[in-house]
Amino acid sequence: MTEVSSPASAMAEPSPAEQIRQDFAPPQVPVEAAARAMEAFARGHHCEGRRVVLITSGGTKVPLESRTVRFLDNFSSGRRGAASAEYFLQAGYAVIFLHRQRSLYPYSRRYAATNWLDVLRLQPGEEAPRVEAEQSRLPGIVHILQDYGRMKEAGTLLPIEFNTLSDYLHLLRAAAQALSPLGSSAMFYLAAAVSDFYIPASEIPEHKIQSSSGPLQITMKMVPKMLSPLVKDWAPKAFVISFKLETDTEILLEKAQKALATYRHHVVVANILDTLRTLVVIVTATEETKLSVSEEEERAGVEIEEKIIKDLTLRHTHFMDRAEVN
Ligand code: 9Z3
Repeated sequence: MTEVSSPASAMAEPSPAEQIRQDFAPPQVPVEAAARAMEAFARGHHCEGRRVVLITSGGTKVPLESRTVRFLDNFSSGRRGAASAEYFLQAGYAVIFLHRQRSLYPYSRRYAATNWLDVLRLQPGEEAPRVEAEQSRLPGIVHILQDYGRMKEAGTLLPIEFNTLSDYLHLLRAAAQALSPLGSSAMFYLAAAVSDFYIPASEIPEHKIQSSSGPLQITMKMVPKMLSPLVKDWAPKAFVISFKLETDTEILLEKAQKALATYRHHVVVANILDTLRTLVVIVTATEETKLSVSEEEERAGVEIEEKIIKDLTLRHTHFMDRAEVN
């Protein structure tokens, strides 16, 4: 029997880039300007012999109405990305920090819960009162200011902000294109918790959803997996690391391996929600390496990101060496 395919099934699936163009509201951030800044930053640091890493960090906001009152969000604070940025900078990388607006930021992250009005004091001055900080309320501030000052002087951190899922998808593509010319010396460290679901622009209600209409039922589409075009088309020579978060330990490593097999990138950093600050598994196609922070290390201020970045920068070196030989 001959199968006759319907016009719908005969239609080719849109590419992720096409799907973003068709289905998402335009980004609310200046993508063109960010693309130019990322290109110049990547080119400049590459010329100076630095490796460049793109870190994505924080959650995404998915609007439920186009004049948005409500949205879908997730728990990500951006701590992983912000802490990782500091350790990459320490390791000599130039960092593009693609992060959610108002999520944690390198260096200042340590004081995010600080009420500055309790830290700053007015002191009598000759003409007008002066502002002084109570240093004991800012643990580690001297080192942090020194590191921050060195980074500012070297110009090694480029912060780029996103808010909505649409912003993130457009900026990730622009970042991939900016880093592509760097070949194997570019790294992607995709730690952002990106929504898997969205409402297409053609189906999203314009106005605030009315509670008088009764219980809310929404159907959301799957967000296109950007890893696929990133690895295949946008930056095919770069070293690519994704993150996998689960709440069920049983399925974590299997899902990490599945992601590697599907997208053919290089590393998955696997973590479980309950232990994400103290335990991760670095998963590659051939090995699984556990990295952990003991209670004692935790008390001494050791962060798991320091170990993750030490491990990954070494893998990146091997990756670049192999790329050179091939
Ligand atoms: C992560 O797994 C990150 O480690 C966290 C960090 C988001 C858990 P925080 O920002 O948390 O420090 O509060 N990121 C990726 C999570 C994710 O959604 N991954 C997708 C998946 O698991 C694949 S890209 O399916």
